[in-house]
Amino acid sequence: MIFSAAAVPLLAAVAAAIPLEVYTNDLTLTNSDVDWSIPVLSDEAIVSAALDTFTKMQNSTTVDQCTKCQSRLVYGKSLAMSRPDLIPTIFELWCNIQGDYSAETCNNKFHRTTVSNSSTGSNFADLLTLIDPLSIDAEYWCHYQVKKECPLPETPENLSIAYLWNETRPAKANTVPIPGNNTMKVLHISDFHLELEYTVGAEANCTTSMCCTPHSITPKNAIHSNQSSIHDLYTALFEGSYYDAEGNYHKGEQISALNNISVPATTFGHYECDAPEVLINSSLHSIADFQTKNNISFEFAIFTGDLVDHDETKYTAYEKSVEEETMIFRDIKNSFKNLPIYPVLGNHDTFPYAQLAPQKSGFHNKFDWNIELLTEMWMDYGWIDWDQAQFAKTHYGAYSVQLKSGLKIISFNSNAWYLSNEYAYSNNVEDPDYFGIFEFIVNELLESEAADQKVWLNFHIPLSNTVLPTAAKLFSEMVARFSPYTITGIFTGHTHRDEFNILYKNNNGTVESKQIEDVINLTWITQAVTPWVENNPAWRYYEVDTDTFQIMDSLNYYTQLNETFASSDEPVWEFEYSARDVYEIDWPASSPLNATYWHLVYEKMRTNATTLQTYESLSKRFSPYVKDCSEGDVCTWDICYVSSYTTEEYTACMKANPHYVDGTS
Ligand SMILES: *[C@@H]1O[C@H](CO)[C@@H](O)[C@H](O)[C@H]1NC(C)=O
Ligand SMILES: *[C@@H]1O[C@H](CO)[C@@H](O)[C@H](O)[C@H]1NC(C)=O
Ligand SMILES: *[C@@H]1O[C@H](CO)[C@@H](O)[C@H](O)[C@H]1NC(C)=O
Ligand SMILES: *[C@@H]1O[C@H](CO)[C@@H](O)[C@H](O)[C@H]1NC(C)=O
Ligand SMILES: *[C@@H]1O[C@H](CO)[C@@H](O)[C@H](O)[C@H]1NC(C)=O
Ligand SMILES: *[C@@H]1O[C@H](CO)[C@@H](O)[C@H](O)[C@H]1NC(C)=O
Ligand SMILES: *[C@@H]1O[C@H](CO)[C@@H](O)[C@H](O)[C@H]1NC(C)=O
Ligand SMILES: *[C@@H]1O[C@H](CO)[C@@H](O)[C@H](O)[C@H]1NC(C)=O
Ligand SMILES: *[C@@H]1O[C@H](CO)[C@@H](O)[C@H](O)[C@H]1NC(C)=O
Ligand SMILES: *[C@@H]1O[C@H](CO)[C@@H](O)[C@H](O)[C@H]1NC(C)=O
Ligand SMILES: *[C@@H]1O[C@H](CO)[C@@H](O)[C@H](O)[C@H]1NC(C)=O
Ligand SMILES: CC(=O)N[C@H]1CO[C@H](CO)[C@@H](O)[C@@H]1O
Repeated sequence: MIFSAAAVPLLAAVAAAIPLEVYTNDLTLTNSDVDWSIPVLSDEAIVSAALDTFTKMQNSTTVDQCTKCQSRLVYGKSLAMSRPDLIPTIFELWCNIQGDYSAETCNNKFHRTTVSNSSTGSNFADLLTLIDPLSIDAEYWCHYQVKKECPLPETPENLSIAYLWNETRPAKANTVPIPGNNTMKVLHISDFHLELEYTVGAEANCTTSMCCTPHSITPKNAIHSNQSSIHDLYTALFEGSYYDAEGNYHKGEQISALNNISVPATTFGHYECDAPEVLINSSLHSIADFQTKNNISFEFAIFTGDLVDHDETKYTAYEKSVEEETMIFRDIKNSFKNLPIYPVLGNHDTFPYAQLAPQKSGFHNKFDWNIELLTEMWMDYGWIDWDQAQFAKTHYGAYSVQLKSGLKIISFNSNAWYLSNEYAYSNNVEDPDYFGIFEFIVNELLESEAADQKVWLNFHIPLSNTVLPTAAKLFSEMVARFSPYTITGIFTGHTHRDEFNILYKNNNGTVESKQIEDVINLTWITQAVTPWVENNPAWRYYEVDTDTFQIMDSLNYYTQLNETFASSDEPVWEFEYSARDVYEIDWPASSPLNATYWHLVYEKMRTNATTLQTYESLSKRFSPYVKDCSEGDVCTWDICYVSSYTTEEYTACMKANPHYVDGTS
């Protein structure tokens, strides 16, 4: 990494001035009376000198906010090299002084990581040692991590990972695969988000972000004056309900609803809460029962990540994270027995939240324990073999599996590029494959292309608008290179909504740039089991062509969670929809539901209000919180979302359609 201070003279001057100022403020020392092994300034003096300098910088009227943010990084970097331990304190205090965020958010972002608080200040200190504070990487950080202090940089035109393939694209790479006549069934599950602190009877409509726990105490609503009318609506208060190892449901003791609760958390979960274990097991058993009842079996399952709850940072302890991660895999194994599962890790499947350091950075050992724990579990359960587990340990949980059917599955950890991962900002332009993940995927793809194999890519966070725009660009470059011949499926979760993203050639956001002949490929984004936030729990399976591994149909199942609130029965899981039927598109039965099909769905969403409403209803699985799309433009952002692949494309689409209302945040 080049520390190109000369590029910006003003900043260089600031940087040069600071250490001098710190060390000359209150010291007049001669060489002879200094013991150089002892720090010359107290920690307090260093902290206060830093804050003083930040205040002076902030008071400057001659530089813009972006320069101020970068100057703080310059200062922070010089200090982080020798005293990384002071960085969290300084930046948390500064965050509070600056006042753009609540004290709690400042704590989450900048407080030192402890075993009890999943705050990321220690990871930020690591980042400072890695980042070039005068680079575009720092501009990304100042845009996404501190209230857009820098404008979003334009993704460099020449940013590319084409050097990873380098050779001319073989003619066969343009061949569109034609499905055969046989299909197999593959299960897709995602986003369980177990809440170990889920408490029957706790407040389910609270003012904090996560309800149904002993600490979510303040109701959003005034307490209803007639408590018994509320209690009548929520009678399913069976504490200690569970499924045994054979999958039989045991209903717990009914408790009476507490007073001072506006909506009590019921047995199987609530819309503002992550999943109690009994809901997760209900979903898993519904899948096992579905196979038995219909006398079918899934070939295998893909699980696209997220095990740990969304509770506030101060309640997301290390131990709770580990327990939630391991409990869910145990429950999956117990329900599915010998069904092979190919899992990936999500942004919640790490500690502290969303952090993952590149192997090259020297900080990766902070995360080894997690990757080792989970990949060894996958190996013990027989999902991946010893070699794959060894590979996964040095590749953030990534592995590739060659199935007997001929399909290759490549699973990788897209948290590397997530906007909340401090380390994502360390070198994303200078060394575009800083994590080494693209190299792994591309090598696998090249090998498969040469051997005429089809490949599925599985990961958690769609590589679109919640990752760094640079990663989205590189990913779309790679997908275009290996479509349509080699990549025949891209599967993710993360958003908890049932969605999709289409990749077009030269998409500038306008309708004209999204023509049917410009379609390249598509990412499937699947539903979640957790009801958080305001969704019904759901899962799906695909009918997959056994020759080309293209998706012929997606069959979706869900449970209407509110039906369990006053019931003493288990949730009822029912058929939700078939992706081939629900949109009433004229599409030959022999053609796969490829990106061209989804382009026609997009066209219909754009031109037919009924179809837009159908999409919105499915995205939340008919929960009581589905938006009424006829009320203004509340659903129009969906049209941009499905027809964009990168951050720029989504932004350009919203700009090209000024009356659309952004619903992503
Ligand atoms: C910064 O500006 C504030 C408000 O104008 C002032 O009170 C403070 O003394 C200034 N601080 C420094 C270090 O210049
Ligand atoms: C991309 O362009 C920038 C600015 O024009 C240049 O500094 C950089 O070296 C280029 N990078 C590559 C990999 O060509
Ligand atoms: C890639 O292509 C460039 C020329 O475009 C060549 O100089 C380089 O040696 C090639 N690298 C590999 C690994 O083939
Ligand atoms: C599928 O079945 C049709 C009609 O039975 C036949 O013409 C076609 O060759 C079959 N395709 C494959 C790939 O087997
Ligand atoms: C939760 O509180 C909000 C705000 O007061 C209210 O609009 C909503 O109806 C409540 N939800 C339930 C399920 O009672
Ligand atoms: C309170 O609600 C209960 C149950 O819904 C109802 O039977 C009772 O009449 C209500 N009491 C008042 C005072 O409204
Ligand atoms: C955890 O964070 C909360 C604020 O969000 C803070 O009050 C508490 O002191 C922190 N605990 C530790 C051990 O850092
Ligand atoms: C976007 O692309 C379309 C079709 O390629 C072209 O007609 C149009 O002029 C472009 N618009 C802008 C704003 O670049
Ligand atoms: C909109 O789509 C629905 C469902 O496919 C269809 O019944 C209806 O005729 C369409 N409306 C228009 C105006 O095309
Ligand atoms: C999708 O399938 C249809 C029909 O088989 C084909 O014409 C089209 O080219 C395919 N689209 C893509 C993007 O491969
Ligand atoms: C559950 O929600 C759905 C969707 O809003 C609604 O149709 C249904 O009546 C609700 N059921 C109960 C028991 O409230
Ligand atoms: C996920 C997805 O749509 N993949 C498609 C990529 O492109 C090829 C060719 O169109 C399709 O076969 C895949 O289905």
